[in-house]
Amino acid sequence: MSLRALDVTDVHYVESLSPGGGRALLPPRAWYAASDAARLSLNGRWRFRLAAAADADDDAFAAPGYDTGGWDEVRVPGHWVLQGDGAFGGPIYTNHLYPFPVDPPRVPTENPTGDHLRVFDLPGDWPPAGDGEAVLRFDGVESCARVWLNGEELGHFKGSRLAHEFAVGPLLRARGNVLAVRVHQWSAGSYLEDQDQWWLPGIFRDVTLLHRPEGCVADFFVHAGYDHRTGEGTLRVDSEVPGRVMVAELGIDIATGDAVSLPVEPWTAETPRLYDGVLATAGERVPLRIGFRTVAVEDGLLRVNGRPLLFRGVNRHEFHPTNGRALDLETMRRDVVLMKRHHINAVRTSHYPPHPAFLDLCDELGLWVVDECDLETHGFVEQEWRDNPVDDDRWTPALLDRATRMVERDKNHPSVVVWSLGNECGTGRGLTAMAAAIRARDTSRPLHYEGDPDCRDTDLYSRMYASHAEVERIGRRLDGGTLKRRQLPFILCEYAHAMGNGPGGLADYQRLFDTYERCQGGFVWEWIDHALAHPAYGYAYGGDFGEELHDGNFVCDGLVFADRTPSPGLIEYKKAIEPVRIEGDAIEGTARITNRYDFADLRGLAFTWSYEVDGEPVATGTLAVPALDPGEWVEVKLPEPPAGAAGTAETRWTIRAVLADGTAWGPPGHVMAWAQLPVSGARLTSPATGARPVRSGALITLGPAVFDARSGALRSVGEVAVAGPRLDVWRAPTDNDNGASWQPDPRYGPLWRELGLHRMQHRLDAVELLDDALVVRTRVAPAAREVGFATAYRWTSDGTRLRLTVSVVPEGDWKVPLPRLGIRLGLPGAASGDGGPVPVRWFGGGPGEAYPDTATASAIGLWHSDVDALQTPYVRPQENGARADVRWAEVGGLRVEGEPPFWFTARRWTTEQLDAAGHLTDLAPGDTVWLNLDHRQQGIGSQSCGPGPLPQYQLHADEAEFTFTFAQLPR
Ligand code: IPT
Repeated sequence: MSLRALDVTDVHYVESLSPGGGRALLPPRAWYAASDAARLSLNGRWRFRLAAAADADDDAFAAPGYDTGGWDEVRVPGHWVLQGDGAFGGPIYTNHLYPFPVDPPRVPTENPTGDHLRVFDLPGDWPPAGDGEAVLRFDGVESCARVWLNGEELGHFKGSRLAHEFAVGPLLRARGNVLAVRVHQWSAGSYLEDQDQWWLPGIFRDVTLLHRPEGCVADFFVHAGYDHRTGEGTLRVDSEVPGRVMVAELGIDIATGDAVSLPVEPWTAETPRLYDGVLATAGERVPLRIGFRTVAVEDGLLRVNGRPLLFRGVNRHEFHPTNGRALDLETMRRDVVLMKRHHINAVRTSHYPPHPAFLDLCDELGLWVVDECDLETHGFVEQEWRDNPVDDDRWTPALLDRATRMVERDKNHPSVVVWSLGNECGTGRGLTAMAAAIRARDTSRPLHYEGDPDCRDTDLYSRMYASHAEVERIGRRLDGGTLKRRQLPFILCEYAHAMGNGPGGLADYQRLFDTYERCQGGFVWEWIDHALAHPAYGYAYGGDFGEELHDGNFVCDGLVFADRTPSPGLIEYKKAIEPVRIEGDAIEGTARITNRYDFADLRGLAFTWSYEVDGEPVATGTLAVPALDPGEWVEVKLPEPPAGAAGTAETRWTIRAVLADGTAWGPPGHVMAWAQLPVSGARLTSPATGARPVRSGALITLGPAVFDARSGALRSVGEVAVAGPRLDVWRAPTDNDNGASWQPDPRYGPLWRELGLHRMQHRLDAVELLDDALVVRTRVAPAAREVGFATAYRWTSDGTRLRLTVSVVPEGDWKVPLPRLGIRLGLPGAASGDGGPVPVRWFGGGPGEAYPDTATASAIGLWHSDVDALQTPYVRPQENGARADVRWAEVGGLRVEGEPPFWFTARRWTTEQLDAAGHLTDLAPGDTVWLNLDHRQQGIGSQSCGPGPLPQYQLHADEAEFTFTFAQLPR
């Protein structure tokens, strides 16, 4: 007799390869949000008991009358590990490593198992027994569930992010129904769900009881194509239960299975035209939202309605900082609205089908969707893919079940234009079987899978994190590969890793997409930081819940922060993909406007100009621009510049395209594109000379400045106390500076630290009092190395202003680019006083952060903010907050002018403190404001999972000279 026979409960299904079963489990079908049949949401508070193992508790709890008096409660939808303040275990973050021994399909004995129980009455108007049937629908449960109703077992299932329905049969009662659900964190299914995200068990999507009237709708498939040559749409709705299809607006009233063709407005992500219809069978009326469009790969290009499209996409995981993957409708809508406002036109549902309501929103507001199956077996890479479930026939039924559940659930969404087999599964026969099954069911959408280098099973050539150079080769069709692959369109299913500060190089990718028709865009990795709210850390990442195995902050790599505020990366992406290109020639007085949409004209946009003198708008107006068709451009004349606005001032035009009227996702005036056309260039600061340095005792005075006579260090400018300034080359390495451990060298963050750039020593060589200048000579170098910088600080003054020219000559063989090159100074006490904000004003790039390869969204203007607001709250603290092209800045009573323009950061902690911090809560603001005034900065790149900064954005250790002029501001 085996030990198993002694078990109190039978949990064989947990480790079985079967996707699910039981007497009441129904085949998958189309999902729809509403119909005229009754439905009852079972979301809410459920009784909850957590056990440490799959079979630790018996299943008597499923029987009516069981006393759950001693149980806890959880919210459904929800993850139990995010409820109960840690009493129910915690979340675990791993990228690709399985957090349990790899021995498929076995899972650990320690298998947190949540028994969920909900007692419910039927509403008074629920159809009486005998009138039809009822179905219980689970939209998402991680990772394996067994279900009982009123003591009768209905079945069990796996496939966490897929819908499962059970026929309830005659079990329902008017009152006191007992729905019992046992959920196991680990199951055989976990081997198929190794996505890079938190492991979050629970019933995390809706649970619904659906009345199924006699003669109700079962499965149905809306086929709504569009022929761009004739302008006609063709509608046919295949329905398992025959009925009629009505579209009042089009005068359609046809039988299911019949086709009708007639002129329609097509659906595109840019013009999401939906027609409301109804599918009516004898027993049910289901509202339809029909979008007519045809997707095809033709002549090597992915086309919709005959036209090639360009994905300006993001990878979207479902995430909420307190609710995990349990997303409410409002949050889903917020995602779509934010994407639309930032010109994102496509979503890859990495790496599983999203809540189906999200797809309704994509239909309604317009996003192209690559719908990805809930499948990833990435952890098998650790054993050279041995035993990979996607190449093992025993697993194929589970894979087919997942593919089928995705396609059946989501097939009626016009927004879904591509099916994706999954992510990071290596290769195998199971994927081929999935592809065949999907093609057999739906011929209207191409297939995607990135891990198929020869494109045996796919219709698109897809890569992740390819460098710019490689994308260019692919664009020029010089990348080789199989004949089939060479003939396919190319997309980057992941690129531009948005971890921490970055990604850099977005605009450079966009130029390639704009240049090579084969390159049809891509999907930035990724939409949102998966940082979980945490009582001690504010926001937490891997390891913060005491996980024994984790991947740290690799989970924080989004374009929006966990609270969905846009990070600078999103602002930069918005600029790179803006739908109108504005160029021009201020001297000629013309602007050239190009429509970069794939489908929409510019009818909805209004164009404005403003004429700015030293950053201040002095005149504004509107520009008449015709409603250009996609790809068209026009040259428009700018007005005469306002008179009398020249002189030494810096002048420019700023031209904007804005939403003329509101849309479903953006208010009137929302900026859709902009450009600045400089008229007269940056003025030069007048030299500040004439004053003579005077030594008295331990001090030297020069105009408004006082220096330490021995060290030559500046002490004050007028009444403003100053610490430093000194040459500075260090920045707290960004995630992209550090690069991922598996990334090829060079990874600059670790190289910088090895070289000692974070502990430069400043040797004083001379303090020279000249007639008209104080010159301080130093050598700046790290211990143990021979490289360094001969650095001279030359100070002059005209009596009121103080001017510093820094000359830097590298010595030795500098093999790595520098993080930054500039000076750092402190303003002691600048942040004391009433503790209120420390105001900052500057004329230069803004309003947001910028680095050399993330600077296209930085606009020259007169900006104001405060020191704390200049910080970008990356979850793991790192270099951030620089403003580009700064002509002058004012902070802490000091005005600094730069020549040439400079990079500016101000913070209430030092770079060393920033570097040492693991979480934002580690940063304690002090009284001193630390300023970095940088001549140059190293680019950002995206080496945390992709290529580093392009050569043109690297800061090489070359000779340099730069000047700052300081003055005390009037009090
Ligand atoms: C790639 C994964 O597909 C994605 O899920 C995520 O982990 C991303 O990387 C990094 O954040 S896989 C990587 C090894 C290229």
